[in-house]
Amino acid sequence: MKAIFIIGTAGSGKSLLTANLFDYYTKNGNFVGVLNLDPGVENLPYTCDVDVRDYVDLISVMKQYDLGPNGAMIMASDLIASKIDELQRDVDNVNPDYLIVDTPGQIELFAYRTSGPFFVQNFNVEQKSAIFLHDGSLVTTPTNFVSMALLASSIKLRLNLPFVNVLTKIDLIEDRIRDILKWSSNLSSLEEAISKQSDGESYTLVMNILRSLNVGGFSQGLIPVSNATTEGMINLEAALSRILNLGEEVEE
Ligand SMILES: Nc1nc2c(ncn2[C@@H]2O[C@H](COP(=O)(O)OP(=O)(O)O)[C@@H](O)[C@H]2O)c(=O)[nH]1
Ligand SMILES: [Mg+2]
Repeated sequence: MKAIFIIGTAGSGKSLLTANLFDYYTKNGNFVGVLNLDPGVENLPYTCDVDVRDYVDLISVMKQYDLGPNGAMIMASDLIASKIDELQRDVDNVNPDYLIVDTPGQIELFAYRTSGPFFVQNFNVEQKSAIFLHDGSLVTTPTNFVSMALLASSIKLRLNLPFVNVLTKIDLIEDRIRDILKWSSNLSSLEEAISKQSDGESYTLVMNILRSLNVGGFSQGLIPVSNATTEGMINLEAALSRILNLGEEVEE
């Protein structure tokens, strides 16, 4: 079993990509399972095989600990780690070739508290990888692009998984897509775009971040995908396959 964790900011398209990946792999003859790790989600665009909501119920957490919705979401995300044995057992019972793991809506609850990294480290499968979703609708300027890349690097530090970087919602950003892909693959064009956009303190900060990030070196490139049209799924599958089927050879 190979696990693919779907990671990204709230609303970046994690759940919809989970549904699309499920369809894509299934149509290609693979046995695919889906694990939902978002305790707060109400409706999912897919049917999940294993669901954290069977073990962590947001409404009960609110009542039991006398919390409001925000506090309950933090508590519920923290409780994911305590249910790892149950989730592992349920997933092992399904035992798919590919397990797609949809993660909590708010990225910081999963990546920056202890529960998410604990789960990722201790969940037992043959291979693990992650897809980081750069929300295309938020990447409006070269500086926004760098700040999103900084976030991706920070999350990678927390989760310590091989990452595939995906740009989502490309159906909504047809006017910007060429620029964004150029920035992601060519450092000097990104530097030039930043110098046109910003000056003074923010210019110095962005350039310093950029030099330490090595944005031009996204290991598999930045893969443009639309969850609405499914454009780009072939390239995404190929990038995942390079990680999952060659294992450590392509891990950084
Ligand atoms: N047009 C378009 N909308 C998208 C795309 N991906 C997600 N969405 C929409 O963005 C919203 C958030 O998506 P969702 O998968 O729930 O994001 P999550 O919070 O990361 O799980 C939903 O209304 C989706 O229909 C995409 O590639 N194109
Ligand atoms: Mg979601």
